[in-house]
Formats: sequence, C-alpha cells, structure tokens
Amino acid sequence: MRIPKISLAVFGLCVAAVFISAGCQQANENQNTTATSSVTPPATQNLTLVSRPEKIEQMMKERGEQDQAKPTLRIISPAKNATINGSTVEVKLELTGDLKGYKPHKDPASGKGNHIHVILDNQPYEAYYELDQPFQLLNVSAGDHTLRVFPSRPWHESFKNDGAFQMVMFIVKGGGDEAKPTTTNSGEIMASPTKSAAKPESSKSETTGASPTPAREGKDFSAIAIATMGPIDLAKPLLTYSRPKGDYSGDDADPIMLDFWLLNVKLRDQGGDYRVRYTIDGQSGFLDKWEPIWLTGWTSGPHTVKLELIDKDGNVVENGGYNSTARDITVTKK
Ligand SMILES: [Cu+2]
Repeated sequence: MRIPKISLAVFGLCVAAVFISAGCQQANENQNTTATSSVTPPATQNLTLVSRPEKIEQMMKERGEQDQAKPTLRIISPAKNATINGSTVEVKLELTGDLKGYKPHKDPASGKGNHIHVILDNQPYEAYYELDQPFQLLNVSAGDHTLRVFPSRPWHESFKNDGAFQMVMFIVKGGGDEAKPTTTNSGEIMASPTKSAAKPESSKSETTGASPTPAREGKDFSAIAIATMGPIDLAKPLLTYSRPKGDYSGDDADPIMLDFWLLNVKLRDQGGDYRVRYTIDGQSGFLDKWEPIWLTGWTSGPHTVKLELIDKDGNVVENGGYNSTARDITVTKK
C-alpha cells in the first residue's frame, strides 16, 4: 500500500527513526514509505509531523529575545526531603538566571502567558503563573512525594537550559482525605483520589483560559500509577512528560505539540544512546532530538499519548517507573 504522508504505522518502522533523527521538519515532505500491516488494526487517524506553527514563530518574533532566555528555578518550598505535617504543601519558587524579559504572568484578556509547569509525582502538570502569589497543594496524601518544576512559554513549550528543571522529594505525614483529589489553592486538580471516588467533570485546561471547575486532565488513573511508582534516583536518566495534556479544541487541536524534559540523558543527536519513544493510540515513533514536535491530523475524540525513555537495547530506562508516562487527552475538532 502506498501512502502519501507519514502515517503512525510508518512511525513504528525503523525508517521513521532515520528521518526523525535527521530532523523531521525538513525530511517529511517527500517521504513516501511503504507501510506493512501490523498487529494493530489500521488507524483512521493519520498523524503527520509538521514544522513549528507559523503563529508560534510569529509570537517568538514579537517576544523579542526572551525565547533565548536561560531561566533557572530554585524550589524554596517544599525543602529537599522535608517532612510536612498535615496535607497542605506550600510551593515557593525563585526564578533567576538570564531571563531576557521572561516573566511568568497570565494575560487576563487572552488567558495565556509564560508560566511554570508544576508536577506532583507523575501527574499532569499544573500551571503556576504569578510567582508572587501563593501556590499550594491541598489534600496531599500521606507518604513520599516528588515535585518537579520547569519554566514554560505561553504555548507550553518548556525551556531546556541547565538549571531550568528542578525537583525535590518530600514526605507528607498525616496527609489528606484519600477519597478526594489533591488540588491547588485555585481548585485545579493535581492528582485524583488514591482511593476510588467520584470523578470530577472534565473542563477546560489553562490552554483555553480560566476554568471554573477543576480540569480532569486524564488524572483518573493515578491510583494505578502511584501503586507502581518507586523513588526517583536523581543520578539516573529521567524523562519528564510535559505535553500534550487535557482538552484540545479548534485551532489548538491542529497541530498538537509533544514536549518533554530530559535529565541526565543524551539523545542520539547529542552523541548519546537514548531515544524517546512516543506512542499515540498504540502506534509508535522515535525522537532522537530533544525538542518539541508538532503533529497534525488528530481525529476528534479521546487519545492516549505515551512518552518513554528508551536505552540502546530498546528497553525503557528504569527510574522508579517515571520513564514511561501515558496521558489521556481529548480532541474536539471544529
Ligand atoms: Cu503550559
């Protein structure tokens, strides 16, 4: 079967690795590749790699130098290995480094702006926009936790310079009601109940502005995820899933960006052995460059996106279970 565009089925083949590693933006124009049948039934969805969207290129120009910034974060609270009594965890961050005008802030009119991605354990991130205002995690469950933070742009692409990413582990004594979700002080859900309870209704993510009710963001399989998670080894390779997450509609649904953070990892294009495997609705491809990709051609409805850090032997790199992360997203086409 001849197909004019790169399909997800093709991503699963080794040829995909060659042109993706060579730079997907340039290479995908003239690639006609023969797809063979696989175990998975043919997907009606035909995802194609596209270059950085023009509207983002335009935003970058308007932002001046700030996309060349090297923001560095420090987690002031919770302190490293802190023991917190009660279920409220205060998150305090200090942003320094070569900022070139980069400042987290949500524009009230557009609902967008620079922000920090804050990840509790291996849950989808929540956005922290105003660093001088409190950001609290409420109803955090008892036990060991990990907090990861890194600066992001209005279109959710992370800064990838040294020092941008920070992580601490902390312990909660006492803890909250495990039948209720962990939320931020503004009501966004950070983690679903670890004991079964009613699922909150899906709503808008911060992509589309302020949401009156907490966003679901695919956080309802956290009980399973937490059960299999171990401690992170800070010296070992670590992949942090960032995007996509939540609900996408209209212009935001085409294309959709995949983005992630790598710690202690060199991918192939930097002379390393590692690769990032992405699997969308069961169909896989490999990334050999640490940069976001944009995929177009999503069908309306729910999708599962998994990102995994893969070693030279093709295995997921073990680090507390954190190097294989799946998220449910929902796409609503116009
Ligand atoms: Cu974001």
